[in-house]
Amino acid sequence: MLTSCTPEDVAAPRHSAHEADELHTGLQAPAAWISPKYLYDALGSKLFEAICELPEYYPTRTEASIFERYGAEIARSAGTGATLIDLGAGNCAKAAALFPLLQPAQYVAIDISTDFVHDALARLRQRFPQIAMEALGMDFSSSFELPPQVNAGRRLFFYPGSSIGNFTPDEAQGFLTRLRAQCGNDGGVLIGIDLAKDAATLDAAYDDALGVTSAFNLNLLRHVNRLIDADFDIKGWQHRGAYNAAMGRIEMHLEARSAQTVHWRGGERRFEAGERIHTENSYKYQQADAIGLLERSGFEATHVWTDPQSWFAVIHAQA
Ligand code: AVJ
Repeated sequence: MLTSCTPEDVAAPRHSAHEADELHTGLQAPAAWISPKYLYDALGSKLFEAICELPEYYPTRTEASIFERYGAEIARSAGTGATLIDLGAGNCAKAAALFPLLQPAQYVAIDISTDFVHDALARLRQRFPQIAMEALGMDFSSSFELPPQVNAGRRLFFYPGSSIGNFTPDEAQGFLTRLRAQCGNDGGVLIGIDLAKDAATLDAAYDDALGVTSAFNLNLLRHVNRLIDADFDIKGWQHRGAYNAAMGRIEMHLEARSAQTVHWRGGERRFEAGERIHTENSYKYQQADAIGLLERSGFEATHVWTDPQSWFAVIHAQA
């Protein structure tokens, strides 16, 4: 499902029947879950921006340092003049920082939070009048087809920030295989992937001292309350974010502080004290496994750049 981003979209609920079904299924499951995409309403997107400023949250800063240090090399590998398609563009800042080097002919910013990306593009159009820009509100996680507003030129997908980590490795391979199919025979992807590291660093990044990640996680319940008329009491829940070494992933959960019953349009559920709702996985990869994932998805990993601690990898992979 895909819509062009106009201010009207902000008020109009899109694909709400599917969302309601998905939320209902997850809330009724023996081990309750809510998809991480519901973290990103307008406030959630702002809270994520704040997370990126935290001293504990190393991924954004580390990735930015790689782009800064190797920008020229990255542009040589990825080429200029492409249609740059930003998957999960958010405030578009990461892509915009690369515009002077990548010099895209067109910039297509895709995000689930349409109002957020719309505001960001309005500002960017003034700074870079020579680049054609398009904002698309869509959930590209399950399937996507690019609309006619996307130019026919060579496609460079931009998937930074280790967003790929939200998928299980199998789902990630499915996603990258679909992405590969959208690349033609001359396109590619510039992807940022968080690498495995010590548990203490990971735990701190997902359970910060200020409690911003806690607010980000809890805000998902406010979003769900609005979407399906649920009555989650935010104060009855607690953020949990920690590395699960056996699974190679960070897990975020919301834990009930006391026994309670939650109602929503078409359902209800009792949660015992301490019972959890799983809200996010964030997989951490070994560099070789990240390359293997891209190659199994039909890409050729052309070039890998990392920081001195090997905490994060930026990979250019070609069709
Ligand atoms: C945007 C999915 C890459 O997994 O690090 C940040 C989201 N969750 N803190 C991540 C997130 C908690 C982030 N991604």
